[in-house]
Amino acid sequence: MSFQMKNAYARRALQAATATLFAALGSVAHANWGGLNMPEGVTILSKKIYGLHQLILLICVVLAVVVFGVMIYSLIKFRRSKGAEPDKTMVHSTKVEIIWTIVPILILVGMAVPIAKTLIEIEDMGKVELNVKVTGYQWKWEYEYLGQNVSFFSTLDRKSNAARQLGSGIDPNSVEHYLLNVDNPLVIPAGVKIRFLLTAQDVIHAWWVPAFGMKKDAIPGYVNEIWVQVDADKVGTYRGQCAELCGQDHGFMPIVVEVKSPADFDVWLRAKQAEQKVAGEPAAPATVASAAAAVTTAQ
Ligand SMILES: [Cu+2]
Repeated sequence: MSFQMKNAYARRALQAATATLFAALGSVAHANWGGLNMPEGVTILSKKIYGLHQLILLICVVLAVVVFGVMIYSLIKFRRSKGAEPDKTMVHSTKVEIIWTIVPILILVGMAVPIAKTLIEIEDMGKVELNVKVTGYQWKWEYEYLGQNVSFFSTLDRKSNAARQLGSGIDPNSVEHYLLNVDNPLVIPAGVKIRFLLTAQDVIHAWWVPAFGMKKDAIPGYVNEIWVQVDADKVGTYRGQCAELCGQDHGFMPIVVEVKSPADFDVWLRAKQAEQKVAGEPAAPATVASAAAAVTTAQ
């Protein structure tokens, strides 16, 4: 290989490497900080959890900067090649031992106070305005609005279900919200404290909507509870998934929550109540005779 050829190869390799580097830098510039951080969410609790995360991260960063700063400075300043001799006065010094025990304790207690406050709030089910029972099944969800005579199943939407079949020939990219859409979304009002009672019919599932900051197991024979209050101005659609490996179709039982304004929610709830009342009402006996027969059979 001639020198010129080698040179040409080297130049092309350099060009390719430069192009890759610029592409990488470009994507870093495009990724906003929000994409790196945890989502803030749209509920009272999700925002508190996010705030805690930011606070603890800040404390950790400050500690790391101070500790590593002192460490690196000492390593460089007092290196042996500069003739530094180890200082033996601090070995087994009670004063130092006390300081480096007390200071971390104070930091941990300082962190525990806001954390405990938020944890207590997460468990506080007082002043709930609406109760929704959520039951996990292999592989769908059932939502029951307690005391409202409304309940329904929520399963993977038809388009996703058709596309996911082996050899369906349907490009999943052509399906909107592939595997993240359902036939009957859960509908809740914004600005209202709602309690979710989570349970399961068969195996353990977990109900998780990241924007709500809440995820909890749905366990057969056991009722877990969480509460959610979406900000009044955060009307919209939020998506989640089952977050506990629950069998072969675990990946096919998404969660979709439509958050409506309280007025729109009332309209929806009344329509749903009317619809389910009609569907659930036993057919009236056609004649007195058939009514009597029905009574006889019942006895
Ligand atoms: Cu599941």
